Amino acid sequence: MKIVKLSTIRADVPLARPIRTAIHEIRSVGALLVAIDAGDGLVGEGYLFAPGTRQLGVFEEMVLSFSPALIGADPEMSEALWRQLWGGINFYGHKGVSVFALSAVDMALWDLRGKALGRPIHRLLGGCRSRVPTYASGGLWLGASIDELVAEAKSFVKAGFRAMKMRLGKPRLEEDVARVAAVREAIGPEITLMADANQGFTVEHAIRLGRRLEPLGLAWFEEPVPAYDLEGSARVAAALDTPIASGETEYTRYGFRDMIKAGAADVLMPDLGRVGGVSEFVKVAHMADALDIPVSSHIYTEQSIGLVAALGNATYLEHMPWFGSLFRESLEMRDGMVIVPERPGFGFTFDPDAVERYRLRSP
Ligand code: SMN
Ligand code: MG
Repeated sequence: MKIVKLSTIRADVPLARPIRTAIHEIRSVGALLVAIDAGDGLVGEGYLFAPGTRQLGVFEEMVLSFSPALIGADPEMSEALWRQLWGGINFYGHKGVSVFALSAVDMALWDLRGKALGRPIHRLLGGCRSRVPTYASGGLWLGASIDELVAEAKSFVKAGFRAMKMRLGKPRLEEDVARVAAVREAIGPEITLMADANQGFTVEHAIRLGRRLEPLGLAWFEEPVPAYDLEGSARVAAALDTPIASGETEYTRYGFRDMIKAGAADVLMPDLGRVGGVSEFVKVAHMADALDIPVSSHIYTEQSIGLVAALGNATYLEHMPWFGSLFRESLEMRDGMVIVPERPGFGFTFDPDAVERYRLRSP
């Protein structure tokens, strides 16, 4: 098998309603779609998420710059290709845009391998479960009023979710406490609740707020402080009983190694599009497993199912509905769990009509 083509499409996927976190204001979600073609109809697909479309061209140029290394190469030698591309991006940096681009290529190579062999990702890796616990993440945003939070939390339970995540980051600490209390009250003690501060707090504020939230039984308190502040995150983690989750802003096994060394988080959340693809997600999860640290996926819902299904220490799949309409296949959920598809590769393929609809036409 040989790679014959690498192609990209910039897309803009509309959101039903704009969303707000401590650091994001998102009206539509950008995606750079990446396809690696091995001929005979075999195509591996990956994509990169961006909170908007303005910088998609930056992702795109970096991905396409890998063409000379990829065209003509054996796609099943994905570890060799990862290392070759890693060497090639040294000058541009082993974090940031270059690692995003590497991630997208690695995703597409794993999808391609699964399709070539007719096996889903979790079986390529060695399966652990055929259903994965998931939590609703596409709601409970910072812009919602308490009444809206309560209604939305109840609607998630009604839709079958057994876990959900809300956002933190109001200027007044009391307001965040009241919002979490209202959601906990609305869903009762049996439903799992997580909260995400999107790096919005100082260490002192995070500890004070975290202490007030302890009785409300959060499964985790996510990104309490700026992601670069590993030592600060470690101080929060040491001060609270509630587990600290973090990692969506971190790159590669080296970034996660440093997080672990610092004691920055109790739950690691690699992001498939940022960590370095499937290959690197697996390495991070195995490193964490050696220390009995759980991992949970970050966005990339459809493409992360196979990973959460295969990795013994993976606990939750983040359910973010943003990109569902891009794919031909739909996610299947039962009893609050996502059914792991047995379709080859990721088991989700770009729907050509949706791609046409969302394709960005302007340069
Ligand atoms: C998140 C990530 C990206 C965009 C919006 C919100 C959030 C999450 O941090 O963990 O889902
Ligand atoms: Mg988060």
